[in-house]
Order: sequence, then C-alpha cells, then structure tokens
Amino acid sequence: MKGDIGVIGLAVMGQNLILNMNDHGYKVVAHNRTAEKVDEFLQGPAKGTDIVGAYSLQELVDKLESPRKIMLMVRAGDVVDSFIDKLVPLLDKGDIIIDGGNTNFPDTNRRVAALKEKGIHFIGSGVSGGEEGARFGPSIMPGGSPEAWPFVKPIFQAISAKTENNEPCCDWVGNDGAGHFVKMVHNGIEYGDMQLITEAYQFMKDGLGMTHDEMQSVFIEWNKTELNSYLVEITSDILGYKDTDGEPLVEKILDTAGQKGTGKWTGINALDMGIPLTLITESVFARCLSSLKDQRVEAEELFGKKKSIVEGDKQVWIEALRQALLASKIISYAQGFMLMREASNENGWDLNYGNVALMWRGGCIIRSAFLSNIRDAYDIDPELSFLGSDSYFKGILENSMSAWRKVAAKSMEVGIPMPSMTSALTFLDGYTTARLPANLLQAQRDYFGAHTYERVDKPKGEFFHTNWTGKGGDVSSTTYNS
Ligand code: NBP
Repeated sequence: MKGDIGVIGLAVMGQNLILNMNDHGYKVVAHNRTAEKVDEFLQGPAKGTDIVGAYSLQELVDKLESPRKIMLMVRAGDVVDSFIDKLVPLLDKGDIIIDGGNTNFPDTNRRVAALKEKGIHFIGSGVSGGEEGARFGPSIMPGGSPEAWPFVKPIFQAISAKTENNEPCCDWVGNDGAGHFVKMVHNGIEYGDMQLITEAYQFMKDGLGMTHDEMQSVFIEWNKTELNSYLVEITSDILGYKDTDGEPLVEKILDTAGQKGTGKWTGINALDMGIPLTLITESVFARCLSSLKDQRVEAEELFGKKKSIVEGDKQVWIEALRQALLASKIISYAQGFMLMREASNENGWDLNYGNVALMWRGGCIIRSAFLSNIRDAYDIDPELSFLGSDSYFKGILENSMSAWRKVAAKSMEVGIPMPSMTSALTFLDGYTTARLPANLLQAQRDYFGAHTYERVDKPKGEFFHTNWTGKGGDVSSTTYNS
C-alpha cells in the first residue's frame, strides 16, 4: 500500500507531525536531507508504527499515492526553494507540495504562481503550537492553490487541535500566501501578548514589590478570568519554578529577548499597508531595546537607578493591572484584525475572520478563551472594522478605562516601562477622537512643501494650497499618499 502523505524534514516539527498523522491512521513516508536521521527516527520514536522511510526524493515520490502530497517541514527560505526545484522534475501534474514552515508570505505568493505554471499545486501553511502542538494537535492555517485543499483537508483537520465543541482548529484561509500571512499575524499577536504579560510582571515585581510566589498566585487567578490563556498559564508555572538553590529561575535568565523575525515582518507589513499596528510593533521594539543590554547597564549608571515604587492598596492595583492587560489585549487583537482586513482587501483573499479566530482557539501559542468571543463578534458582523466596537469588547474597554489609565499614568510617574499597555491606550484615544491635530500637520506640509490640504468646508478630494508667507509661489506639489 502506498503512502498517503510524504513529509520532508525530521527535526522537532516534522517528526511530531508525522507521529500525529500516524496516530490518525495515515500512512506517512518520511524523508530528511541527512539520511541517518531517517534511520534514527524509524528505529526511535517511529518504531512499531506504520511510518516508512525514504532515503532519496525519488524513493519518496515512488512511495506515494497520486495525487502526491508532500509536506516540507524544513528551515524557511532557500531550503524550501531548493527542495521544490528538486521535487518538480519528479512529480506529475496535479501533485501537491505543502510548505509547513514559518515562511514569509510573499515567498508563498511567488511559489504558488510559479508552480501553477508547471501544473503543480502549492499550499503554504502556518503551523503553530510548537513541539507539543505538532504531536497532539496544532493550529494549522493553510492557503495557496484552492484545488489542492480537498486532498489535504481530511489529513490536516484530523491532526489539528479541536475546540471544546470538537471543531478543527484548521480551515482553508485563502489563495496565495494567505495562510502564511495569517500565521505571521498570529506570531505578531503572540509578541504582543507576551510583552503585555511581561509589563504586568515588571509592575508587580518592581512597583508593588511582590514575591514570585505572590505573582504566581496572581497569574493563576487571572487564568480563571477572561484572561484565560496558554501564555498566562505558562507564566504562572515559570514564576513558580525554582532553580536548584531554591531561588526563582526566571531571575537568573539574561534579560535580552530573542526574535526570529515574524513579529518584525508583521510590523513591516503594517507600515507598508498603512495600518496603525502600534502594540505589536512596540513589542518588537521592546525586544530590540532589551537586546541593548550593555548600553542599558551604562545608562542606568549614568541616569541613576529608578525607585519605581507604587504605593497604595496592592489588591486594588492588581485588579487595575488585570483590567489594563485585558483592555490592551483587545486593542492588540483589534489592530491585528485590522491588518488582516486590509491585506484581505488588497489581495482579494476574502478572509473569514471568525474562522481565523477559531483556528487560533486551540493548539497554538495564543490560544485563549478570548478567541471564542472574537469569533462570536465576527459571526454577528463579518465586516466588523474594529473589534472594540463589538458590544462585548466595547463593554470591557469602557469598564476598564479608569483602571487602565491609572496603571498607565502610574507607570509613567514611577518610570516602569510599559510601552505596549500605554501605546494601546493612546491608540484607543486616537481612534475614538473625531478631530485629531492632523489639520496642523497638513498646514505644516503645505507651508514647507506645497503639499496641499483638503478643507472641512469643501468636498473631499478638492485640494488647496496657501502661500503662507507671501513669498512662495502658487505652484503646489503633486498630491498623492504613499
Ligand atoms: P528546523 O527549522 O530546525 O529545520 C530543520 C530541518 O531543515 C531539517 O530537516 C534539516 O535537515 C533541514 N535543513 C536545513 Br536546517 N538546512 C538544510 C539544507 N540546506 N538543505 C536541506 N535541508 C536542510 O526544524 P523545526 O524546528 O522542526 O522547524 C521546521 C519548520 O517549522 C521551520 O520553518 C520552522 O520555522 C517552523 N516552525 C517551527 C516551530 C518550532 O517550535 N520549532 C513552530 C512552528 C513552525 P538536516 O537534518 O539534514 O540538517
């Protein structure tokens, strides 16, 4: 009997996805560039299963049922192109290549188009959930050639995570690189969620002087509220984890954050599309700032160590912090969905936002109870332009406002950096202000560069230039927006 699907790449993600597929009754053919890893896998974790090995791409192709489905779980970038180039001459028209790595979506756009010309279908799929997700149920976000989806759907939906109602956290996202785009936004939101939690931790630790056991208890309690999520849950575990000397391990970890680029891509994409994705972008910058460790140490000596003490009833502050975290999180998701909406419109992807929320509901790093509410919001209004306008989220934003402002103001007063919580509040203030000072900005642009402006008392699209000093000419610059 031939294999149902081939998987190339036997590192942590590939191996675990294969074992997951095998558990669900699919016969998988496994291949890896370094052939010894095929043997190690077959004689190790795959021993006693139906998984078979292939030591060359030809052998892999020969062992698969038509139309062949071959999933790449390798390092993103050139490695994917190199495997595609080697596979294409061995495949038949109608065969399917799937890239399950963390690929930047323009690469997927390019690959879908190039392979279409050769009659090969291509799916670019985000896979989230790390090692455990891959093994027992990841969130899977596939997009690309729609003709390929019916062949891949049963396997992907079988191995994916399920919601509490047993719905698969996997559905077709859209054409071209839509799947990888949605995975990129997922990762951006993950950056935001993580940053928000770290800001709450610093406020509790430095501002309120709380012990790690106290902070652990707070996160355990928060996990029973609307903040219920995987990241809040693991944070409580981390805060409670003691090193061999009995001290909290977290304080022995160097405070420089790593990043592999997906948060940065999200921010760059937002700038390209003109979407104010402030919270996620601040989260990326916060990681950049953290990596300037030597400079920060020198600067603290130069400026003096801040006292950062927050006075007042600790329990009241903790509740204020919880509300500030929840409200900021709503803004982060609202901005992420704004970005997806713009990309969907620009690319004609017709994204289903409720489905996206459902795909993130289980299996992935940002999984949370909150995503069910997001799904409900898009079920009520599929074209919702700002998540915060949905009545459930609007209610939380309004109820949290005073606590959120208190936390933001206090952080500024005592010098605890909270870039994401404060920028989220600033965003909401801007978004809910009908008249911003951009009129003055337009006047400045017209003053120094004759860039023209529109008037509130004239129809939109009519442009004016003023000779502000009486010295300049009446010639205006061309009007366009980049
Ligand atoms: P890695 O990203 O570490 O990639 C390892 C695989 O890539 C191995 O099969 C390796 O073959 C192959 N490879 C490399 Br590296 N360079 C190669 C080359 N020049 N030619 C051929 N093969 C090459 O594995 P991973 O952590 O399992 O991740 C797989 C994909 O899934 C990545 O795109 C990753 O970003 C994404 N992802 C990872 C996670 C996670 O939690 N790790 C989560 C979600 C998505 P070799 O054995 O011969 O070196």
